[in-house]
Amino acid sequence: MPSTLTTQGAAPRTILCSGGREIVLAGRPLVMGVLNLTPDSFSDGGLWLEPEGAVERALAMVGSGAELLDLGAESTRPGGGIYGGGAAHVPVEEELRRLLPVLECLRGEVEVPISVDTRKGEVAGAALAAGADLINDISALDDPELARVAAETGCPVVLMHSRGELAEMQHGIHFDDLLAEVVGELGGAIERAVAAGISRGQIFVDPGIGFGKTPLQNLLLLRHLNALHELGCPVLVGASRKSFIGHLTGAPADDRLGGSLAAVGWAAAHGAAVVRVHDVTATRQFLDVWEAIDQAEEGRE
Ligand code: HH2
Repeated sequence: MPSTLTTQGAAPRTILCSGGREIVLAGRPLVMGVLNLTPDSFSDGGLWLEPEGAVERALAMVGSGAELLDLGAESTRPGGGIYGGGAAHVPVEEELRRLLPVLECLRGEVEVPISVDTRKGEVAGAALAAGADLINDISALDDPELARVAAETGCPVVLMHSRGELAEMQHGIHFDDLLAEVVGELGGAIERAVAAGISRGQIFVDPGIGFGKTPLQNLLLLRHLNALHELGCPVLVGASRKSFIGHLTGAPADDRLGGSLAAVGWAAAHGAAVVRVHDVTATRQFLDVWEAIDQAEEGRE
């Protein structure tokens, strides 16, 4: 296993957000702190429903070293299989009602880029107008309006791999060749994005850990994360507290820090550019110490 935390597969690069903020990718992965403004997210649902508490939580994450924030106002927990019931559908108005007060307040308080986790073009447009910097779309542009908004504003987008509807995706999972199919389908998503006018240099890709995959397939995607680098886009990994960790260890969602850090370490050593995590303090400490070990040299105190 390589010990360096450099972002493999791509030279250090800077991604410019629509509002002028920059995402600088070099060295260890950036830490993206997750804030779910939902009643039903799988690990922190219902904790941050009040805007004041949510803002406080986001500020605490930035204070602990989050370099990006990811605000989600619709749970995307897949239905079926080991994941239990899927997330409820959330109308645009409700998603915006949860999101905008927190986003607007945070925008005045923090300088780190704010990502919005949404599948809806209308929500993306309103979020960008309210000061969001990038869009994290787990459907990889199912909504053509989202592609249009991203192309028009020039904002970076995260395209995540998944197959089928959320409510169904843990049923009848089948891949003939997991890696080739995930890489191929992400490649197809990149080409659709570029055809819609999104610049190739503004795209992150994500293997979609936990979305329409078995526990073993999640492990294999992490193990072979390097394969995603052939796509030429920085790789974001979201393994934090996910069910494959529970499947391996029996731990409930709020007690999966050790497993989540193992996934962060693996992703870091295999060139991830961003890790999306719930536990920012521990993740920063983990990555900072690993980076210090990696860069330690005789005679340099
Ligand atoms: N995972 C979740 C949500 N959004 N976005 C990306 N790019 N990658 C991921 O792996 C990913 C994601 C699911 O986690 P969480 O937000 O904690 O739960 P929920 O969807 O139930 O709100």
